Amino acid sequence: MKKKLFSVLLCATMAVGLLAGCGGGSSSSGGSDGAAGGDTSAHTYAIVTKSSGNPYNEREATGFKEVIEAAGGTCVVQNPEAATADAQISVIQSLISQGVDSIAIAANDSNALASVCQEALDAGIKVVTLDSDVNTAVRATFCNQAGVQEVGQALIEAVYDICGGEGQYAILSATSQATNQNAWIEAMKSVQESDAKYASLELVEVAYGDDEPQKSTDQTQALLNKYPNLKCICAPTTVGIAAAAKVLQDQGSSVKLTGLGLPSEMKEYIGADDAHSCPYMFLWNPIDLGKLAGYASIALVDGTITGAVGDSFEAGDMENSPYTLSAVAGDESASEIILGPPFKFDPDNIEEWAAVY
Ligand code: RAM
Repeated sequence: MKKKLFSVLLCATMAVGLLAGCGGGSSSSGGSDGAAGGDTSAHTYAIVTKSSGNPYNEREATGFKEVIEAAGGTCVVQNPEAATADAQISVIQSLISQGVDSIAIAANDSNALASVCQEALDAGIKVVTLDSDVNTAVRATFCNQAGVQEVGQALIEAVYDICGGEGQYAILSATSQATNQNAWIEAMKSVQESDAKYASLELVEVAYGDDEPQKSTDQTQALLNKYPNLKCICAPTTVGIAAAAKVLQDQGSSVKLTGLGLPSEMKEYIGADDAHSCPYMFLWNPIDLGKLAGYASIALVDGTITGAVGDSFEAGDMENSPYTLSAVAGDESASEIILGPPFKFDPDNIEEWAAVY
């Protein structure tokens, strides 16, 4: 019922958007015109990452491209200039005009992108999300890197451990609209609130570095200046954690760090001693996340799946293939595909993984 009402509102918003004329440029990095019907080689599959200049996003796109091209399809990779909904709206509108067959998007905003995603669906384009979801009514399914609750649990547990069970911590996030970071932060808070074990931990602030290295650096410094008793910063973003790691380590700060980081960017900061700013952190394989979205896009375009809970599809040599679409917690009619659990990186395994991604 909620979904129907949303669709009606969406149509109205869309009509206004169309009348206003929402054009926009995009920078294509490959691909050709889409073609209707036929096998994979006749189709064009697009991926829209959160933004350019973020190595995590580049790895996601690499995995996606590899799968599409191995299957003979045409791949279009679009990296918007900034991690904003507006930048993605322009790119998606251009992809709709090009007539691509599918769009896989790592969303910078859940609701602000709903109208343009509906426009794509209305044009017969399959829409799938990865990494960061849009409103579930306007996409077929979501390739989710790890269960939201599991990520939240892992992060708050790490904060608890690093703080020695008590004291002040801050979160350095990406953008304030990011669906994935906001979901993980909410999960952290709900785990903390639901268990008295965490009662002596105090979250002093959620700061936003917008997945920009300089802003993340500045925000880290601001947290240090503002909270002299801070014990730990948790950055659930690869851009934020890398920036914070450098600030803390360069200053020899006693404030410690954890969160979600790319091993190749965090290698020099992971360590158990005072000389390192981050004892340990978590992530998943972003190349595999892109691959999963590639296989899901192909399965949507060839009709193997529609996005319904219970649908399943083959994903080549990926670890958990075939993947089955499961229900989203709290939104049972919407589906998602979980890549796997979050993985812990510490001094024992960081070297090995830094060479992979
Ligand atoms: C950044 C992005 C991405 C997120 C990772 C953990 O690279 O915000 O969306 O999944 O961090």
